[in-house]
Amino acid sequence: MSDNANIFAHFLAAAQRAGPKPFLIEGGVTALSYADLDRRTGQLAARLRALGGQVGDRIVVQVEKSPENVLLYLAALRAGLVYVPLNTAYTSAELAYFLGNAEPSVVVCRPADEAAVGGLLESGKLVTLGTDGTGSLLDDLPESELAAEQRAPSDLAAILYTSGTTGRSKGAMLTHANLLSNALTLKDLWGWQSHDVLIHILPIYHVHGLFVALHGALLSGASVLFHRGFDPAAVIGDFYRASLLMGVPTHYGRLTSAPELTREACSKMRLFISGSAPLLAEAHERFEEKTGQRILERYGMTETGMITSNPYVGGERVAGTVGYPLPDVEVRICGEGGAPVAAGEPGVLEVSGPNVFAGYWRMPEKTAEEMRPDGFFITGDVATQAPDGRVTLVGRAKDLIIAGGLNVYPKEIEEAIDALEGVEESAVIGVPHPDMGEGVVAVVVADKGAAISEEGILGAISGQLARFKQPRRVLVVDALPRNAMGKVQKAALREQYKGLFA
Ligand code: MLC
Ligand code: AMP
Repeated sequence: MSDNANIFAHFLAAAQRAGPKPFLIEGGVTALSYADLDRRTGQLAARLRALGGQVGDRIVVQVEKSPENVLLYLAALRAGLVYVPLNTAYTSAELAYFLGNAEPSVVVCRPADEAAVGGLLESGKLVTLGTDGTGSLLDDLPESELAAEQRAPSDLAAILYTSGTTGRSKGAMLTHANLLSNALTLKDLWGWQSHDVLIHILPIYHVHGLFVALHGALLSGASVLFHRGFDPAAVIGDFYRASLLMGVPTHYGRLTSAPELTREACSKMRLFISGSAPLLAEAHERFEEKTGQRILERYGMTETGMITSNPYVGGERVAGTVGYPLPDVEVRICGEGGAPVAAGEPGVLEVSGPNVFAGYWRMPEKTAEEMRPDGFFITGDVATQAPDGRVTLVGRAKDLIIAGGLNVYPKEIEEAIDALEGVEESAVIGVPHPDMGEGVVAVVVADKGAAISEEGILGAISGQLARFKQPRRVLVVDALPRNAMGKVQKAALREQYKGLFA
């Protein structure tokens, strides 16, 4: 194994061992082989340098999933740039904030967005990347390759934006050591082998699809069946030539409903992994009934990578639990002040280890709010821990909705709605949704005498907020329920509207 802390050097070493075998396969055709990884990333890294990307500079990327997008990520690591991927659903209003905050020297956007993104950019070079190997990023690729650079463990590899319960999105700074430690741990824990074949169905702008899924394959020299979207029948159709799948509970729910899902169809698969949102015990059981396979549920976060996992071997995968802390990761369950709660009692899960991020980009005060002096990060997830160490998530101390594996922070939606004319106040909640796990609902009170409507509110915020954050329903009411202290009782609203999407 390379002694270079650049995680890319470890991928390259595995690629050299893998030889001519495919890395990315799309529609049965090799889109990228391990043998080509060095040259292709070397050229692209040289291109990024020529565009002005120096070591430590940020590269902001908002493009569709494609093999070239994977190469771009790897080239950025190779060149020592800090990779900043953005959800393709973000609107230009959201993008403007990220560009201002990250101050990138290179920005890569979809060809169709070039003019709009160009208008937002104060500095830095803008290039495009299309879905079919087109785009100005790939023009003028130099013949010479940039060598895989030496990195220190604490050097930044990526910044991933994550919203907060207050204020604007924060950029979680992840170092090469953060990414590498988590990837090596998971490689061993989940038994990754070079003959594994991963079905990749996740977006590659979040921890799950970009790091957990791709790093596992890259470190092991395994092949990846690359799906750009999620079509349950197509995914099941790949099971016979694959061994692993990673997804969010919405994926598993849709797979379970597909008529093609049978025990026979899954017989070649060795592991189904779920995370990013709670997998209901019933969903776990329904999947097992149809396939004979027990999903392995794990738990993680942008700021920390993976924290706990149910066992792959040597223990039971218990539905409704997220398993045990990873080997080099320590967790404790604490009360609000940070003191550990009594054994077995619920409290906020705090975590420390080589996986824990280096802080929020240019927001030391936010970092300080969420880190204990001894280096434990406060996740905001409420959990219990059994005497044998097994963790069960039982709630959230943070006001957060998770829809289809994507985080929605009610505060951000409430601020957008409250700013509209005719709105006095709003409360945004998540209620059970059969497909997405939770569905976003806004409960809104009008200013005295003002006429507001569901359609009017949805229309007014549609240009500001990414589609997945927009409420599925807006309910106009006379008043919000409040407790004696005047605080809005969201729990009462969640109870009242729990059947809205039933
Ligand atoms: C799509 N829509 C969503 C949505 N995804 N709305 C709410 N929440 C979501 N997650 C919108 C679409 O814009 C569309 O709106 C409508 O819902 C129906 O879309 P669809 O075609 O059914 O959705 P689809 O494209 O199939 O996407 C669903 C999905 C996708 C589950 C495949 O959301 C997805 O890939 N989720 C995974 C997210 C992820 O990678 N999370 C990991 C975060 S990392 P309309 O009105 O236009 O029709 C993390 C750490 C960790 O959390 O531990 O892993
Ligand atoms: P993100 O900030 O987008 O990385 O989302 C992280 C959050 O997703 C965590 O803090 C949890 O609330 C949630 N999460 C991740 N995995 C699981 C899981 N297996 N079960 C329940 N919630 C999860």
